[in-house]
Amino acid sequence: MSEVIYSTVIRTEGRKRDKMEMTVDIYESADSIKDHDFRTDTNTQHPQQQTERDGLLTQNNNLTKQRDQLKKERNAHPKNCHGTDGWIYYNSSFYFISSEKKSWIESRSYCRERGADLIIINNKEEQEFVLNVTGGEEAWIGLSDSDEEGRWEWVDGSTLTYSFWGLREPNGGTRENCVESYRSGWNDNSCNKIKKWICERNIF
Ligand SMILES: [Ca+2]
Ligand SMILES: [Ca+2]
Ligand SMILES: [Ca+2]
Repeated sequence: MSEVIYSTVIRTEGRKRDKMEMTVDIYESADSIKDHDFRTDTNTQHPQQQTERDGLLTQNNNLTKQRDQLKKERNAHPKNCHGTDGWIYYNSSFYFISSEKKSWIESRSYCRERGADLIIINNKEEQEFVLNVTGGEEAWIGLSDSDEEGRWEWVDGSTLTYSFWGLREPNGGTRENCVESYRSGWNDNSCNKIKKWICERNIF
């Protein structure tokens, strides 16, 4: 009986000691954590973390540079990119719809002096866009047969694939070599007539 009690006491004592040792361990760990300077940690003990941090810093610097460059570019072209003087953006191009009127040649010069050219209408959507922005009013587009009668050519030298001629157009023969857009589609007209015009600048 006394042996049983004795061994129970020893076991209890042993558990107490274990507990105390664990407690001391915990306090010691806490102290070592408390005294540890984490600010130096990344510099001295975790080279991988330092590399990652340096990588992020470099990335951040690069992004800042890119942002500044974009800001600079945006400020360099306010005249051509923003709505203040009538340039509007649609589907990868900037367009200018004039309020003045000029001959076809002079209209084209106006566009070219601004890094653009008279509009090339590539598809039905662009034709509808033109009708929308002009409200169907007459405006020169970048199509003519001045070089060779009957061979319609866009200002970039490409030949006509999609066309939106109005009823009974083109009908002017050698007297009418320049094309305007109007309510019902396109019309060949005399290049010297003065009309509004549309410039296009493709951004790609
Ligand atoms: Ca176009
Ligand atoms: Ca003609
Ligand atoms: Ca005509």
